[in-house]
Amino acid sequence: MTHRAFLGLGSNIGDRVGYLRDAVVAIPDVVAVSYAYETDPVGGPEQDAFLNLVVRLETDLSARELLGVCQEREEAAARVRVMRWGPRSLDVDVLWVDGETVDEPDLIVPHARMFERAFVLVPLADVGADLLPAGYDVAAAAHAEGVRNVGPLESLV
Ligand code: X6L
Ligand code: MG
Ligand code: MG
Repeated sequence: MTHRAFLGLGSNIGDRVGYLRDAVVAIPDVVAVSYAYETDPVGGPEQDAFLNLVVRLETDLSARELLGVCQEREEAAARVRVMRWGPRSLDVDVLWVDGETVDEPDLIVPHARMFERAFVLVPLADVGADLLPAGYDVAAAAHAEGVRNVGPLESLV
């Protein structure tokens, strides 16, 4: 049997749409893609706005195997690590894997900190609303944290 998993994607350098599109088509077992959101940057240095989205998978892959998928996609986007929380061509994070928790130095699932951020939770509402914290007000959080729906990824130029 396959299980459900969610990955969060973000980009804030260069051809953001291109990096996200290339990643979404290359990630295996994707069954749903959220709208794309332009989001105010959180943490790190002053930097440009992100495009963020969340994909849902139906997969046999473990959280550890999904981390490998994330790292492959970041490498394919020629991600260069300059500074912690700095700008990046592509960031892909394992957010959640049904039935699995991991707490290791290089991989924590569920991705606890990310689950507090509107740039994750607002797109997650599109493809995995049952994972939202009880009573989470998507519209209020989007407004408060600067998360703007810019439509389906395939509609962006
Ligand atoms: C205090 C201290 C407050 C640290 C916030 C939050 C740091 C999130 C890093 C923080 C803090 C992060 C994205 C981003 C980053 C993204 C948007 C991170 C890692 N990634 N902002 N900032 N989208 N909008 O994907 O998540 S850096
Ligand atoms: Mg991230
Ligand atoms: Mg990351």
